[in-house]
Amino acid sequence: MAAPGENLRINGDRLWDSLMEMAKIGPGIAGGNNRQTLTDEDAEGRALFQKWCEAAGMTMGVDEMGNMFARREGTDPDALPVYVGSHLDTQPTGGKYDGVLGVLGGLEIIRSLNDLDIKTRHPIVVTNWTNEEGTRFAPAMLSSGVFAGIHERDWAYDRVDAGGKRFGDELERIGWKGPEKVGDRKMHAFFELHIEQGPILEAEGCDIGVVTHGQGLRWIECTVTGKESHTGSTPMHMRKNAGRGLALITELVHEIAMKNQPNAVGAIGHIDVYPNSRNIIPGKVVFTIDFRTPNLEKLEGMAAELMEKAPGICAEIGVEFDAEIVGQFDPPTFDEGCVGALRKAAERLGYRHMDIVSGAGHDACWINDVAPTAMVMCPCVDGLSHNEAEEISKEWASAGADVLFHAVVETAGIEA
Ligand code: HGY
Ligand code: MN
Ligand code: MN
Repeated sequence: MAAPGENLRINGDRLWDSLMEMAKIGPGIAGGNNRQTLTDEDAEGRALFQKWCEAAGMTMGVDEMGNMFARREGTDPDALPVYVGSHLDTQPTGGKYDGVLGVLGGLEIIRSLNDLDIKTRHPIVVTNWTNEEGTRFAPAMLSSGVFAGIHERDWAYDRVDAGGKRFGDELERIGWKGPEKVGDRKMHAFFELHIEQGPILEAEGCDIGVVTHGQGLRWIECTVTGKESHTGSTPMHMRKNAGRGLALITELVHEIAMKNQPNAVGAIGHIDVYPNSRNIIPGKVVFTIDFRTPNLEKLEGMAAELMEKAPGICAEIGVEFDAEIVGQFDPPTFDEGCVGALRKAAERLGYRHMDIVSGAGHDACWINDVAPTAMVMCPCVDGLSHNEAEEISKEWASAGADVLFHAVVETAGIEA
């Protein structure tokens, strides 16, 4: 008999149709999605996912962080389940595939197992992690972080969005605060399919990225305080311009990242200027620095250099600098056994593949702390993501889901 499930393939058309169906919920203004976590759109997407899972014969569990767990029984009910999934929440100007491909790719595995009437020994659980993006409520991967014991549940509940709304209140409001204690579930393994969100796979002509490691991340929220005053009548030498502090630190961030090449990045994506009036010198600017690199020593050095230099730069122009870490994780190394299952699957299926380090953060980075974990990636057009123009091909989606299918089923054990 050929290797377990040698010829297993998912139904690429059905996967693609589901992606397009989900993309109709929380549409963006330029063809992508704005389905931010704990919004009504998120609730609508969750309901559609639950409907599909139940139609596929699965039972849904939900924990206190709104993490969704759709379970397909195995022949051995005592065997720890193999988990597979990602996130349905999007950036405000997000694409249709970031996160969603991993959740619906997991659902497609179940649909295909049902079609083929294949039983597995271990149960399989398809997962939607709440608030992976961290854009409305920092930090990113918040709920997989609570699940992995990185964050306390009540600390997560107290996170607030730009409008002052609490995570815990919004989770209740949309009706997705579940009864299960977060983190109680034990996993045999966890697999995540995700688009690369970078240009490497496409440039190398590969369909599959086997993710061996990830970058570590430091999100440093900075507050520069100056003095609001009239942009017309305040002499230049008397100004305390918080906006200049932002400009100088933006340059410092870039300098530090460039000094740490190769494989280091830095930028400022979130900026709030107060009072943000055309004819008032900014009295305060709040912004978040995003530093990343696969090298922990470099990462710690980059953050330390920023914290050492920024106060002096600000003092020189008469403004104050304050900062706090609002998100962090160290560079993850994924489980060799799970990585091997993905690599073997890509080989067996004849897909061009390469090992790759994940540039973006993912729920797998935290779940890797509590269960054997690995990720498989497919390319995205021009490496573009966190942009409504994010695009992949149906073939890439199918290739990624096929590899995921083989690795998950092999790990769950096919029952003849
Ligand atoms: O920030 C990240 O890397 C992820 O997209 N949330
Ligand atoms: Mn993602
Ligand atoms: Mn993302």
